[in-house]
Amino acid sequence: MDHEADAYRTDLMTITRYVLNEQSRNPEARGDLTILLSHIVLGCKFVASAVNKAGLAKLIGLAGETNVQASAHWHISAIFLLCEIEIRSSVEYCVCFDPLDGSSNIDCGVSIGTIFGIYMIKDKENVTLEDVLQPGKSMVAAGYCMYGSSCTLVLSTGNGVNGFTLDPSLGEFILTHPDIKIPKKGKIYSVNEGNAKNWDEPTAKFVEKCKFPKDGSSPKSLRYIGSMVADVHRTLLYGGVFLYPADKKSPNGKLRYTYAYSQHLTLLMKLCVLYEVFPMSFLMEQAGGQSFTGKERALDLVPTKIHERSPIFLGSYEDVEEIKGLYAAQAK
Ligand code: AFP
Repeated sequence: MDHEADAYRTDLMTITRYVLNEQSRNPEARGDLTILLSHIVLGCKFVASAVNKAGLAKLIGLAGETNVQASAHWHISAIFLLCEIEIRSSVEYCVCFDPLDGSSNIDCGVSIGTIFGIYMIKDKENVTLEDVLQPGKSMVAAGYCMYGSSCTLVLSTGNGVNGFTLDPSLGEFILTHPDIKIPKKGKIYSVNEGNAKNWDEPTAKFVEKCKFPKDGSSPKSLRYIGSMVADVHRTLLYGGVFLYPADKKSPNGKLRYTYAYSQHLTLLMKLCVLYEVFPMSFLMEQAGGQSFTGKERALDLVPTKIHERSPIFLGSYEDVEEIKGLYAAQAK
């Protein structure tokens, strides 16, 4: 690679350019989604900067995890308030997000992330909680930003999945992972095995098959970070399956697909703070994978209340197909 030439490249596909290109493919679009996405991108840049600074401060004993979380929440809330004010008269979307998922990992420097999903509002003159209690398949866009050794934003506006890496010298997200497609089958499974004694039979059988395959194939490797953005990012790029199944202790699993929303943003934009299953399932399907709850396609779930949880199995098409087969056999 010619690094010097690379440093002076001017034909870069920034995330703004990409989103504008997507907008131009739809002649009806008025630019609201583009504006909204640009605010989310700005929010992610703020969080990336807060996380980096807090990490550094922590080393010298100045900051605690709560400061990082508060800072991230504050920055992203501020951006969304700004967004609301700017586009109040025309906004047609609501955004739901988990500003800092995996935050219990900050202390040890593990990757954490922001997850978001975007819905259209049914009646912009009368926004209600119903606007966020829509099935995942109604989302128009979803993504996550991972704050790790690099800062990567993965986005789908319903036309495939693309990954952008923050170039700190430009302060811009640059397209580095165009048209991400998850491998049809993977060599990795990702689960908190500490919960194994409480798993249901299909989950236990699947993990057993990963370790002791009977068809002559090699066992799968286990990788589990405990930070959903990082685990899903690896799954998306390398293939395999990420699971947070139901168990006897948590019959609905741990991960959430609906969200709390902040009371002070009552007008047109709901600030949703807990959000995991739907955006990741949307991205998986857009990348050619699948997402399953143990009973149904995850994006078909219809939330009835905030903070709802669901078991989740997502990843490579064939691996999830195998899990579906095990649940179907159990149901007979
Ligand atoms: P925190 O935000 O409390 O760290 O939770 C992270 C998370 O919601 C998700 O990112 C992980 O996949 C999952 O929890 C890990 O849960 P376990 O620690 O039970 O494995």
